[in-house]
Amino acid sequence: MTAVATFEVGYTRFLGPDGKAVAALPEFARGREALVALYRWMVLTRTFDARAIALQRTGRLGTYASCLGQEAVGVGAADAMLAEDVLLPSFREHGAQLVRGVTLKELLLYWGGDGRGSDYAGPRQDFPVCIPVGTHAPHAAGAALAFKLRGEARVAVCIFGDGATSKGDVYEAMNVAGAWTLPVVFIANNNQWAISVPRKAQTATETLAQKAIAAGFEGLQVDGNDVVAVRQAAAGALDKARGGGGPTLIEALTYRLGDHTTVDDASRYRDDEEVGRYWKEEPVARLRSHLAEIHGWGKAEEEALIESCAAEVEAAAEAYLAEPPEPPGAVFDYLYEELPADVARQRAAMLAEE
Ligand SMILES: Cc1ncc(C[n+]2csc(CCOP(=O)(O)OP(=O)(O)O)c2C)c(N)n1
Ligand SMILES: [Mg+2]
Repeated sequence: MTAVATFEVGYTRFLGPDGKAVAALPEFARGREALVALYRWMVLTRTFDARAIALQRTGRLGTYASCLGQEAVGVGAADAMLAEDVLLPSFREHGAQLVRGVTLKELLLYWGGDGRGSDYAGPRQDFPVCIPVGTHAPHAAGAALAFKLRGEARVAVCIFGDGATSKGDVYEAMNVAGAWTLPVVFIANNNQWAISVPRKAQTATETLAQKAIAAGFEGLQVDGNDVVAVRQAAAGALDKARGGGGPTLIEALTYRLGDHTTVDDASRYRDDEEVGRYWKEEPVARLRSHLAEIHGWGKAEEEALIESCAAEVEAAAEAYLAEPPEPPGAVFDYLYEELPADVARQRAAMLAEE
């Protein structure tokens, strides 16, 4: 037998779990300011996450998917994007959405079941949260095809979970993206679990990244708890896509420290010991340690940052709670330009009952 093709999947990490650099840092990560900005996004995301769970627990928010421990994936990826790029997030990418300019209040409205939460004032062309697993991957390929046909130097960034990489939608989207050299970056947020299904039971593939190779483009792994590695890999993939080099799949290795959603109890299917182990890897403490060691990040700055994130989240929660609900008829308002007759009848019946 002769080998007709050989493939390699690289892995990148710059900051180890203790925050110490394990490789020469990329240019952007040498200065204090850029790292503090990334750190603030992650802390804001985590603060939002805790507040959202508290709101759900007190009956003031719908089911919510926590991103605890995975903040570096969304923050690192979105920070590398340009404003004119387009994000297609799954339901666990609050950090990415915040960096893109979606407001805390919009996020709360969305998770509170209010359609106005998807009508972003900032990133108008970013896609809404995608709850169906992986179905936004073909949309990402479609958006990327539109950019290519129009000759626009824009990139679609699609983030999905490890479980989503087992879905036909994701394989098909990657296949067409490879075949047509589309400007799209796929990011698999590998948090090791798809609800109660562990990564190993999900797919027999050695890495998720190698799924790109079957589609004819590069797949690579990064430490998804190292925001520097995520940002660097995303920036490289974005540059490549923007320059006509086609898609990339980035597998970001992280861990879901929380329950799947607020209607899940993960202690029923996984050990505390495993979760405890991954707490030692988490991204926020990692970057904080790095900032403290290399950039003199101190207690006063830390406290001020936590306080300002808490105030921002609190103000958004108050604004969300004070927002009068949409009129019931609004549920009919945004799907059709002109309502089909049967739906128009339902609308009229509903309004008559009010
Ligand atoms: C098409 C579809 N099937 C099933 C579900 C129910 N469901 C919600 S999340 C999830 C697991 C997703 O796992 P993964 O892709 O790893 O993302 P994670 O939740 O870990 O972020 C499933 C099966 C769904 N939302 N959509
Ligand atoms: Mg998962």
